[in-house]
Amino acid sequence: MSRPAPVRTRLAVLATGALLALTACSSGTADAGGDTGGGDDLIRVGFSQLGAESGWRTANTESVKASLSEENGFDLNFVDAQQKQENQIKALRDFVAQDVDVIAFSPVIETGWDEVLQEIKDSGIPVVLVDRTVDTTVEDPFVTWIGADFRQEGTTAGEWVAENAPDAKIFELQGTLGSGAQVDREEGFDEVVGDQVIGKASGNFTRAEGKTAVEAALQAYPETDLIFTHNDDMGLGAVEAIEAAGKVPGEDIKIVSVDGVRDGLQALVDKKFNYVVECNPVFGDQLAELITQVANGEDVPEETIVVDAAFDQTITQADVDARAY
Ligand code: GYE
Repeated sequence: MSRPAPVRTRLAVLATGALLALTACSSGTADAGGDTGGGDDLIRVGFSQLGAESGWRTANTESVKASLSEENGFDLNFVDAQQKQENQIKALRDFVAQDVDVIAFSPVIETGWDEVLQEIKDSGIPVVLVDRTVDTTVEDPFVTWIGADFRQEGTTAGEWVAENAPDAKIFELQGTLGSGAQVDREEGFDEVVGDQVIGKASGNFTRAEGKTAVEAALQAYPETDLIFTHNDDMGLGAVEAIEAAGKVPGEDIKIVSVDGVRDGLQALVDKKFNYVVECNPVFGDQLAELITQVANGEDVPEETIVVDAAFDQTITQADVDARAY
């Protein structure tokens, strides 16, 4: 696996607490009065979402759109990059040309943003980084970041394995290579039980690619008896591949996952998944609050860590049915 370049802006790594971490403050520089057309007092936000690859992403998009609504005071330009960095870079340049008040984006991978981040910085438009992290040589490339502690998620998954399957032979189903969510979950997990990992491959965070990767893994590593998947969707693809190979997911091959979307938790109730570390995608309201403060030039925390839980097979059908996403 390639590791990111030396100069890093990896806030997730710095995060220690699981609750909202309020650290040093910095302030936005938006000229909220610079509206050209549209609603007068609305905050003009350009949001580049990285894609629609997973249940997590769909829930996150819904939450962002619901919170950054016109009735809440926002004029939102939401652009889906379909998991392509070049699409994101184009969207970010468009937002600069539109002279929006605030740019928010969720970077598909960590590297490759230097040029466009410098352009945004030169424009004076403040950036709010959402969900994943960046690795850039640009100084102070964003005002604030909101997302989960991916490294801790990997560690929590690893601790469950160390406790419940200390002899397991693990295949690790990685997310999009070079994304903050992949790099940090892997680091956290491997630090605890990396010596049990016998093979790795990426399923790009999608169900279809997760299934393909596990089909190949069952051939390459037939002794696999536990899969650590970086998200639920790939884990559900793994279930299909395992069943097609005549094995029983959750028994012959245990599955430890991250996210906790409803389909993932249903797989826990159905005993096909064994453990799920939550990654909560519903933080639109917190994001809206941050963007408002940034647009008004108010101080904001440098980072906001979204709270995560974890679930095992004691979860009930009622818990799953009550899940909002
Ligand atoms: O876990 C996965 C999605 O960046 C936290 O991206 C996010 C991850 C999430 O595709 O399902």
